[in-house]
Amino acid sequence: MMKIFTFWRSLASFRVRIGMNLKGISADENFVDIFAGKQNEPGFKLINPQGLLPAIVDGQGPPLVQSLAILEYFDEIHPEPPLLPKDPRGRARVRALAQIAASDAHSLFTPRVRNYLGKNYGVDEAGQLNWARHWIDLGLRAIEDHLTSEDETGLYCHGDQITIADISVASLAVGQQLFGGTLTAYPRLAEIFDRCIEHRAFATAHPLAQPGAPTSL
Ligand SMILES: N[C@@H](CCC(=O)N[C@@H](CS)C(=O)NCC(=O)O)C(=O)O
Repeated sequence: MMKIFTFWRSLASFRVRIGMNLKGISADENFVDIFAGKQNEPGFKLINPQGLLPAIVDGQGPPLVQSLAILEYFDEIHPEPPLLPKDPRGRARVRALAQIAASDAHSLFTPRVRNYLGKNYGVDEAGQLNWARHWIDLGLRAIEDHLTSEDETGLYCHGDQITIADISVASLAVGQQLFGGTLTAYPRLAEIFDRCIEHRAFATAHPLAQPGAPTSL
């Protein structure tokens, strides 16, 4: 049985859970508390030397890491429903939207970045929250501008099918909510996010629907 190393609050794990739900892939869940620093323990570093969630262990080779790489792997081994469009230009657009959210924005406010600011630059919790909100807002703004100005946007980020872009954008939108923000400044993105989150694959993968999560924000 495939194993996923995950944690309720991990947005990167949320992305992978959505992909698994869409593809009908199941895995045993192993929880790694990233607030308690468990990701930095030697045992987990043997699985992911970066000390980051998620990781997938399926016994076929080295563990799989990096949510976008894992999602594309799932898409290749379980092609239905496809998570990328067929045309190269469309694929590039979808991957770009996904990377704005999952790489450029998300990477700047993970616990290790916030902890580093606190420890080495004396940034208090309020400052760390502002920091996170700043990078989330910049990511959401850029995505909203793409979505509103490009004809490829449909019911979802790219046409009328769910893609890796929707999965990544949903994770950033949930990040915004977890950090106390709203999506009102990003109406097109909010409309697409609402459509996604109504989908069972997204709803059941939501951080607050996971074991160990608080019952409300
Ligand atoms: N680019 C990576 C990001 C992985 C990542 O930053 N994971 C976070 C949780 S969402 C983590 O494990 N953080 C631990 C830490 O910051 O110490 C991906 O998409 O998989």
